[in-house]
Amino acid sequence: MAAPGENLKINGERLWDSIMEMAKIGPGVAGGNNRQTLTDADAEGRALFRTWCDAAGLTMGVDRMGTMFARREGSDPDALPVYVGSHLDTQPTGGKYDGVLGVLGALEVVRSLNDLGIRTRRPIVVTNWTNEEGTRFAPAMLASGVFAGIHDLDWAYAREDAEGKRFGDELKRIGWQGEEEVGARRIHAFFELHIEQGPILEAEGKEIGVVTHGQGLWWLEVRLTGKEAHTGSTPMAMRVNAGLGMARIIELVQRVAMEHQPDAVGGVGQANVYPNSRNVIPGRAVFTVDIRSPDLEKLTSMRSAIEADAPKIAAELGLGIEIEPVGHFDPVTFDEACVSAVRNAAERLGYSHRDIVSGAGHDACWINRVAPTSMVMCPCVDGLSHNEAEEISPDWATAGANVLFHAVVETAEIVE
Ligand code: HGY
Ligand code: MN
Ligand code: MN
Repeated sequence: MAAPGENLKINGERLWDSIMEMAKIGPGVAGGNNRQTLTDADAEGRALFRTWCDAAGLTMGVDRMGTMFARREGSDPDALPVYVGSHLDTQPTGGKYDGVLGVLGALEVVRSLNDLGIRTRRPIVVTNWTNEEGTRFAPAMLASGVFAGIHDLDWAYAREDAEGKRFGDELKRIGWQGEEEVGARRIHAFFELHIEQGPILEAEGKEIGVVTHGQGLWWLEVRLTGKEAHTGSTPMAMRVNAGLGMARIIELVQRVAMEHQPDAVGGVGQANVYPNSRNVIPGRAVFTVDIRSPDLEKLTSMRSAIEADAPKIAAELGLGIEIEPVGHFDPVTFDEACVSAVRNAAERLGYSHRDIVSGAGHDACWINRVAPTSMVMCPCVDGLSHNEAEEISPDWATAGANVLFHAVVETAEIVE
């Protein structure tokens, strides 16, 4: 397939302006974003994205998980399209670029094709996947997971947030429940541009990450049951302390992750104790263990170690324990041809680059199950993400979007 000339570039300024415009919606408290999935802020961000897609002459489709598909026609309407996108939902203390760079970078590919008057044989579909983060409704990558046939629609609709609100009800409430059957669309190839969310590219002075693999993940929800009692008058020997059990299991997760080095991580980011009163010993503790590794054996071994030892900790403290997997995907190997399209684009454009394994999960990890997929990464400052201080440079954004542009256009085949 004819590759686009190295002089073909996106409009980096327009991309940056769009990212800053989107960042005004669902602002955080420290310069980042809190635009959690299916909130009013998410609805506002979707509306802005739709306005931009309309202006770029794209035809919008929405499926029953609310995922947005904005299509640019190709010369061959029957050719399977090239899909390109990411997610607009953010963490509660999220950055301005996680997901957003990938959706707006994809839109910039189309805007640049329009400016340059380039037609491709294959249609191109810019995509915003619903609920990539999984922070309000677990698991992460929920809509792309339904699309790939991992989860079924009813199960996804029944997922509840901390206030007991159902995913399906909230999707309807914000007016983004589409008609399209989820997963009915056939994809020729999918590309996702994303910030690295780790320190490697910046530390090595590389502009582009050519993502060859993705880490596997387990999310295990642990529910401990003890006995509420007075923190002052209850002797230590009489306590059935769910908070203490949680602390010891968090230590266990840390130890297990360290025993599986290199290339394994483990921690607990979400934790609740009940009744969460200063002078009541917690009768209940509910928290999510997040363990990951690019090595399937290590991932499995970490899960077994935690599921074997956490109940022992609970028994020592007289606690009841339930452990429920609430999120999982095996390590991912991306498609060779798509990875080469990304690597060749970085070469052609003269960007420094290196192969990299994605530490974070992405919609691409699920779409890789149903279509040839790969990712482009750009560095982020200090490798920081899932933090309002997340930062990238306009040059990094432009380089990533240029590589995305070339990989997508080459795969979609220029016709004129
Ligand atoms: O959890 C993840 O890796 C992604 O950011 N949702
Ligand atoms: Mn993301
Ligand atoms: Mn994220």
